[in-house]
Amino acid sequence: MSNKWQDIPRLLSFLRSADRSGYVSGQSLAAQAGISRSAVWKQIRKLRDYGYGIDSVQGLGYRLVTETQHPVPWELKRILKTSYVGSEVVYLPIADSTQSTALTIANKTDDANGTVVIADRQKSGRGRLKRKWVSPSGGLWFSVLLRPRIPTSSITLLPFVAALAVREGIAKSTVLDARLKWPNDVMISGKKVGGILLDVSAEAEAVNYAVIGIGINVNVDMTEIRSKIPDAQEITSLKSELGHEVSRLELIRRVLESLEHFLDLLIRKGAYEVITAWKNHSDMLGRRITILQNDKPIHNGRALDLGDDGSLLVKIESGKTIAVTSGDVRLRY
Ligand code: BT5
Repeated sequence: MSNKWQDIPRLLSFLRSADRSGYVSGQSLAAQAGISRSAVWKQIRKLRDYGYGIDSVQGLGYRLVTETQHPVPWELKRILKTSYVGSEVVYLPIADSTQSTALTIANKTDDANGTVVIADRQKSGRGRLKRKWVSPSGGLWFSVLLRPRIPTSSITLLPFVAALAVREGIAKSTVLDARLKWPNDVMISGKKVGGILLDVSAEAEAVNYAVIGIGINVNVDMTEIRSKIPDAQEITSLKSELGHEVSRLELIRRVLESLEHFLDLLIRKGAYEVITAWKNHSDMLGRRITILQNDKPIHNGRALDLGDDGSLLVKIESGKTIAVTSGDVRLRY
């Protein structure tokens, strides 16, 4: 998207500085913004599209009635309390995939540590192994570009860091206590509510960049998602679990703040702390599972523990314990 939205915070500040009536006339807005009255009208329409409630009364003008709950960058930057995650925010009403956009940025510059790319919806959202990630409007779909000062061997822990951040973000914005499922799923009542994707560029010694993609079904229409992934395991949204909508703006703020916190934990304290935190919020250890690789079941067994690199230690049916480093897990009952 072009940077045209840069005008929006200005227009909002004029609306917010209304007198006690709450109304600002179109004429006054046009004069303050230095644009025509029809341009004002177009901008107001845009604001409504971005989720603001704006009243208009002939003879009085426009009044800001409700603030937005959409994850728009000018609001996110106002409330976000982080030192580098979200220092730059790119917002796209529609993207192919925020992951691809963030990767393009990563390959174009040497910095941009913490840049976040958010899309209202994605046309070609992706999961791991070229799987599709259905991303209609109403969800949170974003990617975070990081240049973390961690050894290359710690890369495998980044999805765990991200899953912890999503869980904590949900816990801080709602009453829901999400659980984590190896390797990258965020679950509520046994159903997948969010997923994580990691793309990295690294050398033997150091990480050039990591792009963490996060998808959370916030207020999405689940019937629409289910119709597009008939083979899907059980899935849910925060709205379905709660019976009401959740502010995507508040949620992404919390997730990004937690992401910075857990990244710091990894950088300062190392793998053990991250793995311990992850285990505290997972209920799959001790459970009977099936391990799948490339969507095919390869072993049945019991999930025992997590290794320091994030691998899943599984006692398989032969009695042997193996460390699984990639794949998916299905819980058995
Ligand atoms: C994931 O993959 O769970 C990673 C999802 C990452 C999505 C984010 S959104 C922002 C960023 N930009 C992108 O393009 N991607 C990232 P995986 O574990 O492979 O799960 C994929 C599987 O989940 C699919 O094969 C479907 O069965 C299922 N699925 C697809 N859309 C879903 C949805 N919205 N909610 C729950 N499950 C879904």
